[in-house]
Amino acid sequence: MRALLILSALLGAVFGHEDFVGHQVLRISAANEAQVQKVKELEELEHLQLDFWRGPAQPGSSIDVRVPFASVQAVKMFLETNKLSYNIMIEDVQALLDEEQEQMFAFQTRAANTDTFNYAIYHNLDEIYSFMDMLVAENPQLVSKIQIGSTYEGRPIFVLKFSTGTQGEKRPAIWIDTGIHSREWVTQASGIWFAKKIAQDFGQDQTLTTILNSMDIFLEIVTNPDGFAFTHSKNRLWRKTRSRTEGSACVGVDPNRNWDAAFGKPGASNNPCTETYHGKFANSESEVKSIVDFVTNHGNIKAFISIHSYSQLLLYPYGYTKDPTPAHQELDQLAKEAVTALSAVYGTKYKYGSIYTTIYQASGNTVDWTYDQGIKYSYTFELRDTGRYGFLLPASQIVPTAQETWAALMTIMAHVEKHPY
Ligand code: O2S
Ligand code: ZN
Repeated sequence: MRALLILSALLGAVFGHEDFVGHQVLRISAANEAQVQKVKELEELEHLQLDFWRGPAQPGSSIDVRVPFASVQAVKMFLETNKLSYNIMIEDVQALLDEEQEQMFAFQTRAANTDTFNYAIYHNLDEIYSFMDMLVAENPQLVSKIQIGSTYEGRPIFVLKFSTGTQGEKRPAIWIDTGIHSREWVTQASGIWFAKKIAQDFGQDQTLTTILNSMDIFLEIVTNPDGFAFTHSKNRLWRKTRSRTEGSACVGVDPNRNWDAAFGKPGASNNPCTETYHGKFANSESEVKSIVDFVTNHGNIKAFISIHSYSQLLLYPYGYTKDPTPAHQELDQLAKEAVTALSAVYGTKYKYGSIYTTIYQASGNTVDWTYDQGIKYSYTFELRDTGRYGFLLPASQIVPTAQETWAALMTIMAHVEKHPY
């Protein structure tokens, strides 16, 4: 183990991995609007290089922020001076990253098929793409792979199609995407598990079989391939795409602020150096435009579920306004049923509600656009955990997370199948 650690540190140094030694994740509680404003002031101080993992949001909800080693003292001083209480969620980010690397190397073997594939560890892009090919090869009658576009850096963007229909037929369909934010690793890992689960349960599980007898499922496991490759090669905590912006040294656009729904309105940033930069124009990101074109050309998508982490939430539109959608009651009731099914698996607690009222205002987000396109069952998940590990969820939680999430997804899909519109 020690030798492995030294090896990974060495490899990291050779290949120029960003290091997070001494970085801390602090949870700040802002009790009132004035305190939220203070945290927003902190956010403006660009030299501190803060990375907000969660928030700033409404008063009462907590804010998680990764603070680089060099800024830790200054930030703690700021918080104390302004009477903002905080606690340390992660003492040393690099320590968690080292553990994660160790796990990946220790258990990594190239699987020959999807039965021997290790669902309980994190995988890189090559491994996930080869997993998809194996699944298609093993289930040619059910699973196919569609390339919907290419990324900024030229990588193919793939979607798995699960269908019992005939070629060219456009059955009512359910869309699921994971990993649009590349650092949310438990989501891509869960996507892999969902893919295998669908292939395995078809013809075995009554509910899933009924769904697939009349509907198709589209699953995009790596929705931000450039970002994902970057989280493996250079910076584990990369969230955005990797596109370049003219006139800025900062890279990437937030692909969950780039959609054509209240684009550029409050709840997104026009500063390319922030994590919520909306981009130059709606659909500027090829990763977003590819889905927009696919959804538009398909024309018969009935549910659209976009999966993020972390916070344990099931959210529905809107994010750009506090106004409820016409479907509010039904979406809320179904969310309640879905989180109940989820909790029944391992007791994991979820909250649910509209994006705006539950976390924060977010304009240009995925599901606001899909909802406004007429896809009534538009949902966003935030998977485990509630912040102990945040984006660095231990691999031992991948399978349990996927299993419980699947219970919620099945609840939603079964409802969609029973309520055609
Ligand atoms: O900030 C984000 O993009 C959130 C979801 C939004 C709909 C608010 C993700 S990271 C969970
Ligand atoms: Zn996200």
